[in-house]
Amino acid sequence: MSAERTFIMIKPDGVQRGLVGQIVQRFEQRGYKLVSMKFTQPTKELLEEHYADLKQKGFFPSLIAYMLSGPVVPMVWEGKDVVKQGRQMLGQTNPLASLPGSIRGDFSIDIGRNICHGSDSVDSAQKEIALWFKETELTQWKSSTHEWVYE
Ligand code: IDP
Ligand code: MG
Repeated sequence: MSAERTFIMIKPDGVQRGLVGQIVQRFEQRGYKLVSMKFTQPTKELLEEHYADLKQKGFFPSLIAYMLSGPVVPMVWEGKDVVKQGRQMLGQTNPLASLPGSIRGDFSIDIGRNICHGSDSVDSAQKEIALWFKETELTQWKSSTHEWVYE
C-alpha cells in the first residue's frame, strides 16, 4: 500500500467553468483516495509563495492575477505513484501539447487558462500540502474499495 500524496488544485477558470465535479471524478474513478479538499479564495501572499520558483518569469504578475481572480479548490489525493500519475492525468503545462484524455487536453486551450495545478515531485507535493493545509485538515480513513483497487 502506498501513502504517497499529491497536491492538486482546480484553478479559478476550472471553478468558473463548472469543471470541479468532473476533475474530482477523474481522480475518484481512477481509484485515488481523497484526503482533503476545500473551496477557498487564496491571498496574494499564499499564491506568491506557492509559485515562488517562478518569481523571475515575465508571466509571474499575470499568473498571480489569474490565480487571484476567484475561488480555487485545493485538494490532497493519495495512492500509488499519485504524483506522477496526477501530472499525467492533468496533461502538459501547455494545453495545446496535451493529449485528448487528459484534463487539460479535454477542457482547455491557453497556457494561462489551464484550469488545474498538480505537484511536480514528491518533495514539492509535501511542501505544497503543508502550505495549503493544516495537519488537522488531513483526514485519515480507509476506503472500502481499497482491496478492489490494489492487489
Ligand atoms: P505546471 O502548472 O504544469 O507545473 P509551471 O511551469 O509550474 O507549470 O507553471 C505554473 C503555471 O504558470 C502554469 O500552470 C501556467 O498556468 C502558468 N504558466 C507557465 N508558463 C507560462 C507561460 O509561458 N505563459 C503564461 N503562463 C504560464
Ligand atoms: Mg509547476
